[in-house]
Amino acid sequence: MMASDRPLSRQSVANLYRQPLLELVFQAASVHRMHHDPQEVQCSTLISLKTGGCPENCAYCPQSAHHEAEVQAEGMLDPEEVLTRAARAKRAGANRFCMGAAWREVRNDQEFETVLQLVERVKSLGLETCATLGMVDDQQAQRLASAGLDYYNHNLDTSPEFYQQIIQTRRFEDRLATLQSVRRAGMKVCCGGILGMGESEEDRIGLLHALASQDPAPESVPINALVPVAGTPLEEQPTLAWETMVRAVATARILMPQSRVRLSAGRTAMTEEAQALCFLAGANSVFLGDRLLTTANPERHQDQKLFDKLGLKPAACQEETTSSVPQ
Ligand code: SAM
Ligand code: DTB
Ligand code: SF4
Repeated sequence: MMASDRPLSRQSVANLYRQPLLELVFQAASVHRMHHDPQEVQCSTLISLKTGGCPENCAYCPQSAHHEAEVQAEGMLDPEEVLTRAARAKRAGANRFCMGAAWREVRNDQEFETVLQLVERVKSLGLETCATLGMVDDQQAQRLASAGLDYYNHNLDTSPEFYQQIIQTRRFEDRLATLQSVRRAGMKVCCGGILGMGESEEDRIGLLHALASQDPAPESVPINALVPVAGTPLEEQPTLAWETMVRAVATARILMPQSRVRLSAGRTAMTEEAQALCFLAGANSVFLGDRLLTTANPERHQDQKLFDKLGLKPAACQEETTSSVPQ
């Protein structure tokens, strides 16, 4: 299978995915080395600008107002606090700062204006900027791009067939429409999914097929393992098998050779060995910092130890365009 074979058939994705595991890892590691510095890991830090109370009913998400997770709905964070956290993230080794909001879609209101200002200010610290705010239209995407937003995160989450089992308040096609607006506005796309929600192998293949069929492919591909949160419909899901994560990362690497493949949510439940295999198989991005949006992520010093053992180093930052870095 050549990465340039278009349109990509689902069967070719299945053939890759179903190879003997070590064949798949070897192939993915070889592709990885042709396109990337295998020692470099891009590090993003997340912040939740607006937490909880979301009108969507995504079964995995503790921030949905439809579920009983112990997440309190909060108003927008103070912009100065966000700036302080961005500067701290940079000092800890992140080169991208990703701002999330538990919104179904962006509205043209004061909160959106605040986000636009934040994008500008975070960028001036010399960090790449990313936001994940739910659905956007062409105009909103344009405004984010003009403010200096480098990446917009909008995940497909699972296969088109399984989507309705997980989310009933929007359609898979709605996601594709937002992704198109993001592209048209000239931003880079961050688009991935979640494994371990009770989907079948065929669904995982379907997700990878849908991700890699985008043209151009997303520049950033977060592969999340479900973090099962009490009070959500998926709270009882068993921990994802490590080899499933490795298989998905490796397949994503081969299908999207130029992209950053991010080992995303769920790392606290993975052993160092499993993470090491994912890095070998082409994962070259992580979330850095002890929190994702509302759940835990490995501590910074734990990740440093892992990076040291594996000979990995965080990707460097750009230069600051302002000297007023908050401490
Ligand atoms: N509301 C926006 C949206 O849905 O696009 C942005 C925020 S939403 C929390 C961003 C992504 O987080 C989701 O698309 C999903 O992939 C991931 N996510 C949410 N809860 C998760 C969980 N419990 N485990 C793993 N990933 C999760
Ligand atoms: C992505 O794919 N994973 C991140 C980010 N994009 C926004 C979010 C993970 C959230 C995990 C659950 C939580 O912390 O609330
Ligand atoms: Fe809302 Fe996003 Fe959570 Fe879905 S994933 S409930 S849209 S915050």
